[in-house]
Amino acid sequence: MQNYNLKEAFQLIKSCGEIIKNVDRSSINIEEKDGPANFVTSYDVLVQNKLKEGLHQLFPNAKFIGEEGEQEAFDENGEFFIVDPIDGTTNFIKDYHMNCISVAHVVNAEVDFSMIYNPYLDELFWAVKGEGAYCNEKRIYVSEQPLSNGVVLFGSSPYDADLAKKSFDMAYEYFLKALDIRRSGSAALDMCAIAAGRAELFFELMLSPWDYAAGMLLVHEAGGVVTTVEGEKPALNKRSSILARNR
Ligand code: LIP
Repeated sequence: MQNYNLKEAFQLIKSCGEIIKNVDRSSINIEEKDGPANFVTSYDVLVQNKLKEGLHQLFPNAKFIGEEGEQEAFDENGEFFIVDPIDGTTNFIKDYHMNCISVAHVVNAEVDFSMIYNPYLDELFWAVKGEGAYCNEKRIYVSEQPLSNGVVLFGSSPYDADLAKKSFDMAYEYFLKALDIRRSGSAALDMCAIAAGRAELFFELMLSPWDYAAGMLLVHEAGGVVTTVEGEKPALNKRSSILARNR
């Protein structure tokens, strides 16, 4: 097993979760980013800075790629953290408790350790390559249900309005084949649901690596599959579609 300092990494992500849970709503600063419905808050930046500092102490050789602000250049042979400080920022702004912190450790373009923390449910999803996937202390596995007895989660790619029609058409096609569909607003939490067997398939036509990198290892270690909607391996250095499912 990789002798990563998991215990301290877990304490770090949970302490960031406390910041999100104990938000002072009168002090949130909200700014618009590129594309419709694309926001960053002062809490996204606060949590990202705390993660960057804390992860650097635990993994001094690792570079840092976070959703907010300047990103270090990704290279195939480096050691990186790919981090989304608040995945589901629009939900966070609305105080709609479906957001999380997503952290992926990447070596030679492979995610080998990841953690996703939902502070509202105190659920820490984590995985180490070759060592399985867990929710807190419990080992998790993807469901064994066929699509006909499954629930499909999807993302509407709100930042890419040109993908909306195709996203909802695909969702409707899956709705006809499955029990029902769901739209949570957090791709990372959707991938946790697939890894924990709480749903059978998740798709979104355009996401950034910080939305899905941690979830990729989690779903894989839980026995599932993560590809692009074309069936390719999702990139870690550019935006991609995601299709995460049980086998
Ligand atoms: C969000 C994803 C969501 C997607 C949004 C956005 P963010 O991440 O979790 O699934 O639909 O477009 O990418 O921007 O809140 O970190």
